[in-house]
Amino acid sequence: MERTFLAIKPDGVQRGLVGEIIRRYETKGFTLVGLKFVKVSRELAEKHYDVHRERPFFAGLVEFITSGPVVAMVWEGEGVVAAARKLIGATNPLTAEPGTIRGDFGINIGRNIIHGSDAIETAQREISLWFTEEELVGWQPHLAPWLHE
Ligand code: YYY
Ligand code: MG
Repeated sequence: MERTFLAIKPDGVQRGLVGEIIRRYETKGFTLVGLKFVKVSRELAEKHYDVHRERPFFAGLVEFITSGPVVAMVWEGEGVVAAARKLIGATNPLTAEPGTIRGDFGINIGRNIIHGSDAIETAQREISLWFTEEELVGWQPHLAPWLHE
């Protein structure tokens, strides 16, 4: 079953959006299989954002993501990688569609509340970077027959 990695960034935590964000994925019908509250190390932040290492915003991004606690999550479900990104919305919250997390709650690209893996391979890489196998809990939600034909 497809899995994705999501992280509520320090601004999302500080602004009290943890419950609201988790609610959106739960009520959509995805299954939570991993969850932890972490103060991210510089090493983890730099590995996580490695593709952006040469970009001008890299240093500030690492500074920000390590500045306070983050809620790291793994969600499971059919098409969850692309669908989770759709629920997040565009990178810039100012232009993100209303109804999306960034569109509803953010203004600034450097404070865009949540991270979501951008592809299945990226998700696999990020899940193994943030979670050990033992920290992930596979389970069968009893809701399944009411979400799928
Ligand atoms: O995947 P997503 O988070 O939507 O955007 P990315 O292009 O991967 O950039 C990662 C992260 O970097 C973004 O969420 C905010 C930050 N960032 C920035 O501060 N300024 C930019 N011009 C582009 C990205
Ligand atoms: Mg990205």
